[in-house]
Amino acid sequence: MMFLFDWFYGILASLGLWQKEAKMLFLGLDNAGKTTLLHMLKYEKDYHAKVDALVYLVDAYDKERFAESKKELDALLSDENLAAVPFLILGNKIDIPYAASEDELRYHLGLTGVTTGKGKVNLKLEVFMCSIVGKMGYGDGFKWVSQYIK
Ligand SMILES: Nc1nc2c(ncn2[C@@H]2O[C@H](COP(=O)(O)OP(=O)(O)O)[C@@H](O)[C@H]2O)c(=O)[nH]1
Ligand SMILES: [Mg+2]
Repeated sequence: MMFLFDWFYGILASLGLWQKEAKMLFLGLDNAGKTTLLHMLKYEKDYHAKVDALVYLVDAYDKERFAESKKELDALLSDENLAAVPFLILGNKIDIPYAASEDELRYHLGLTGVTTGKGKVNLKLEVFMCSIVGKMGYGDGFKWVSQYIK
């Protein structure tokens, strides 16, 4: 299955990233909500090679594609070029009834117990459930990731 992605470089004017020049890479399967999120955030485009954070979106309602999403995420997590990069995992579309819970999403992505500060792995990774169209949840995620951006 084609793995589509959107690049995002810029200055986030809100969400805990005030005055930080954050070069963030937004990834996720097609239809996960990347473009919707980019339109929601205010940004200026510029082009640098370095990525400060990776935002990986998953459609929490599309359970049939969790395995595919896990495969792509695993490839990113094993990419040496991204080893020091914080991963913000956004489980999107929780406004839809029967969207996966955080536990369910973590289970299917192989992220149960894999989180910063919980001691199991030395990884800058956290999962936040959100609804981008509902404008909720992702703000906390960006606040979390902002601690790693100078
Ligand atoms: N219900 C719901 N739909 C969403 C949400 N975020 C995005 N979508 C929809 O999901 C579809 C794919 O979004 P898009 O941003 O194009 O995904 P992309 O392929 O990752 O860029 C669009 O129809 C969006 O309106 C959300 O939080 N809730
Ligand atoms: Mg798109």
